Amino acid sequence: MNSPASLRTRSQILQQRAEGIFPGGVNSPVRAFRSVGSTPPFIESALGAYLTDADNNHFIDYFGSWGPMILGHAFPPVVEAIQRAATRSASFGASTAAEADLAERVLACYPAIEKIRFVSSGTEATMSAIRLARAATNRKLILKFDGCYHGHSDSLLVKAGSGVATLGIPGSAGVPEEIASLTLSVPFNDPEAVAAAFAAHPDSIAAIILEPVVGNAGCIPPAPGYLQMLRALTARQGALLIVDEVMTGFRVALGGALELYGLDADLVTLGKIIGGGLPVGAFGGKRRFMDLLAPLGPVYQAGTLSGNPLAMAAGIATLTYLQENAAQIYPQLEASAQAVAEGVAAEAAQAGVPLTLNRVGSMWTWFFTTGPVRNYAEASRSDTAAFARFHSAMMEQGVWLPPSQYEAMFLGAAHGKDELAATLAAAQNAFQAVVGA
Ligand code: KE4
Repeated sequence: MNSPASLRTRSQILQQRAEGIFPGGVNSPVRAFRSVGSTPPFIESALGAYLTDADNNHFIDYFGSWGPMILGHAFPPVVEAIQRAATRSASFGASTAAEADLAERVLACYPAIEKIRFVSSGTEATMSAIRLARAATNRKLILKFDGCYHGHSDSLLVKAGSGVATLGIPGSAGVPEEIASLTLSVPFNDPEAVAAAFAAHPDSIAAIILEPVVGNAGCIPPAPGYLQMLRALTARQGALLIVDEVMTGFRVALGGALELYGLDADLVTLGKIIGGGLPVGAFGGKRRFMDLLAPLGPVYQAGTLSGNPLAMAAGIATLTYLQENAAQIYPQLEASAQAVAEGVAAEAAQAGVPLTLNRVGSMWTWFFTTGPVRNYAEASRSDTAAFARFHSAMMEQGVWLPPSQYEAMFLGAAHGKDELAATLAAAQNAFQAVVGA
């Protein structure tokens, strides 16, 4: 058992220090544990499936740095690759072979990507992709989906998910109405809503951007045929289809959602896993669009640390291991995620706690509501107070879930039978805390 939240003294001291320096004491809002109402532990180290905090509490990790740590923490080939790269300097600001080495590994898994550019975050990737789409089509409007989150660029902070949904705010202050008005947002999994948006704005929508499996409203899979409908609709309408695989890329399959659903895309954005835990984002797609980018074309995009050699090394080590062991890893992730996700859902049923499980591969969410959960509006019906009680009870038993109902959970290759058994046992107790409140 871990020390109760009230006794996490060193983390509390560190939190107080941090709050004097960082807004909310964090460098990214969801880390603040605001929606689950407790003080976040400060992490000192992590190994495999486990996190260790400043009070020497150990936690089974079910957010994996929000997706990247699919091979587990401090995975030796990744650590060694970063160490080797670091001895040759951390950054050059010039071209290296490593960039093409990583890019070729990405392209080998993504036939839709003919050319690619690395950036340093998913936000940069999606921000650049929509700029490219607007230039390619000479159109201004972007269509996204309620509850989907594509990073924090102005155009995409409209009805966004993740931290925006967690904090219950409609968008963000500081985004001028003139910019927000160029972004349309409709419910996910609603074909009529998308068709109506195009009918209302003929020849004006530059692109649809979507999470192919929503992770930032909690996990919401696409309805059968929905993705293919979007591909056909955008092709007919002369708009680009931008598939944001920052979270799903190399997660739901080696080739991401494009492989899993047999989908083509004009542009794809990536991040998280391709950096192996270091800052890497990427956007890529059809050559005719990508060659519009400077220095070839008129669309400007740049980045001091794009293609950073340490990040490339971590990404190469991660993708190499995934590609060489895909036949074992992805079935293992599927089996482990199914066991723990369905096992906990069964414990909820046993305890009489309303819960809906949505899962695709090793990403899932337990929504504290009766189902179905097919879009953000239905996800929003969740009992976030019950989720918060469950989250805190799991934390005190050494199981660290993402501190928000509106996030996806992940497990990695280091999660074994012991971790799954401990999680189920903790959940049985935690549901008593939910019911007993
Ligand atoms: P970053 O700028 O955070 O690297 O990526 C933005 C982004 C873009 N697209 C998708 C589908 C994403 O999930 C994200 C970022 N995901 C969140 C977690 N749901 C990052 C965690 C955080 O904001 O701290």
